[in-house]
Amino acid sequence: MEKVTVLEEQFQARIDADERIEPKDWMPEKYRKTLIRQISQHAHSEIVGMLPEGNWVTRAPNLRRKVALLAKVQDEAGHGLYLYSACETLGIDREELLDQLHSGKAKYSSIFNYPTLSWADMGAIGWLVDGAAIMNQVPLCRTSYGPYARAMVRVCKEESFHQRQGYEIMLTLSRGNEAQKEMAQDALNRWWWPSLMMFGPADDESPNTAQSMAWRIKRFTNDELRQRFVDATVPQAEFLGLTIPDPDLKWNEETGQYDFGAIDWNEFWNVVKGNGPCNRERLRARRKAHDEGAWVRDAAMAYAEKRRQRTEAAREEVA
Ligand code: FAQ
Repeated sequence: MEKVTVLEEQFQARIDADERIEPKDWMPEKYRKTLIRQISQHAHSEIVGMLPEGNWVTRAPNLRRKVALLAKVQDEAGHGLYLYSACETLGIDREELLDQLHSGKAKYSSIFNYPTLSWADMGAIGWLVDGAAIMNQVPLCRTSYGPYARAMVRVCKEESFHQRQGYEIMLTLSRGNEAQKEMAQDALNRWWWPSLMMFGPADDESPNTAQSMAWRIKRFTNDELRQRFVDATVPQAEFLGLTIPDPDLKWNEETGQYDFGAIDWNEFWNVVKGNGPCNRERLRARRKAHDEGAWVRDAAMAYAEKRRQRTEAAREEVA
């Protein structure tokens, strides 16, 4: 058995007392590595998550929809930036994180490897994907690492706006003509199961959950959050008059929760391993955007260097 050091004991006592851990505090190496893994995967998900919706910005049905969608996609970029910054406080460089993404080494959420085939997908993503993201991220406002917890507060406020804009699109379509209702139902059919998969593998198949719960990096397990999501979302689907594509879905009087059908974990792992419908396309688009943005990064760095030189010269003059 591994020996627990005094430092580790003190660290765990701080976690148990619900104190926040800050960048300069002592922390076990594995805690630091777990956070880098989770926060960077989260950051990558936000950035890659811009792509499926970015696909529809030029085809939004009217100006109001276009403005809202543009704002949402820009918010996701902002979330990525706070999260990369939070991750950098753990002593890793942003370039290294991006290299991991672009080389295909880093994971990002499975959900963003599915295609967006119709305008209704913008509704389904906001409603279901942002809805799942909120369910997962509101508890992360109380995660034990300070910079991550603080980043989550603003992220969650914005995700909540995203969820509403998605639900409103679904509401409009489901109150529309037959073709519009069909579009909404088709989007729900395609996004429901991948949204449940977003929460990660079942608890007994999740290698990281036990330790992350003990360190209060995660405040709820994957299955607990998935169940909460199902319970919150079924009545919303009923209000829309849409059918959740799960014949086994039914209210359980005894547990006070919905029972739902089996998730296709083969599909999930296949997507996570890089073989989903859009994995290759997403990485290609990310790499292209990064290469084409090189001149912006160079210009920003040159400007920062010029300012530094000017400030230094001014200081020398005063001295
Ligand atoms: N996709 O042991 P666990 C968003 C991996 S943001 C891909 O259970 P953990 C906003 C996992 O990394 C969405 N991989 O892992 C938005 C691990 O691999 P590793 C992202 C997955 O970390 C909306 C392995 O499987 N949200 O949507 C997935 O304890 C709309 C074993 O799993 C976050 O990142 C998956 N779905 O729990 C943007 C939230 N699930 O690293 C645009 C923060 C699991 O050992 C449009 N993250 N894996 O090789 C978390 O809460 C956790 O990291 C979990 C996974 C719950 C995702």
